[in-house]
Amino acid sequence: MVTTPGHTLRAPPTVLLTGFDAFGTEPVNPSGLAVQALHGQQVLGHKLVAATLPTVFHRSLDMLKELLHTHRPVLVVCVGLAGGRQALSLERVALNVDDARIPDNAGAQPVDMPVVAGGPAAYFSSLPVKAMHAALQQHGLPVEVSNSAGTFVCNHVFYGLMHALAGQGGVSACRGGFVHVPHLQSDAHPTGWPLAKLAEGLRLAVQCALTTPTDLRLGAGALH
Ligand code: PCA
Repeated sequence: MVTTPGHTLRAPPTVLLTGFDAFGTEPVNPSGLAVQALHGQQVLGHKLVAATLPTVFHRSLDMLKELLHTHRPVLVVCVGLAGGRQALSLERVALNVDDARIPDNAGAQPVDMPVVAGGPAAYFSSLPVKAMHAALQQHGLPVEVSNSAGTFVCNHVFYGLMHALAGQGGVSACRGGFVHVPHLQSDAHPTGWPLAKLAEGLRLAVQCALTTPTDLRLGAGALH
């Protein structure tokens, strides 16, 4: 908050966007690059704050929780790379399981471990995934609603985010969820997306979430 004599100017509400650093055999991670491209921009009077999380179980979530406490966002969209996918994937559900096919960036490879011991089996995203799907389609961007964010660090962060937002982590309630993005376009990935297209897709997704109060018939919350 900025204070001048006689006036109190409120800082704009914040939207937190996170991406990841490079992992496995990937030389770059488009999720980190795309959110950084949006850092500092405004959407409908909201300030976008971007951060890059390490692709490391638990450390990523610790950093995300710090960011939630620091920025007190009204909306959180975590973003990661899903190499095999050609569309923006709006993730509907986070599972309480870590089951890594490859080691994370710190060498850990948990198998059949809970993200949060004793936590609910799953959480729904509290983003309006159907409205976001329609909005992105209207702009001609390939998009899908996905029912699995996998069982690696992306699902781990998604589950930990929803658990924190459900009130278990001492963070005041706000909306949040996860979006997987395709590869960046390159010689190795000719069908990948240019960075500007990824950033535009995420910006439209944020805009839609800010203007759509609810759209999930099931509603957000824990799945027991
Ligand atoms: N994608 C991985 C982890 C980091 C990332 O960008 C995943 O889908 O779990």
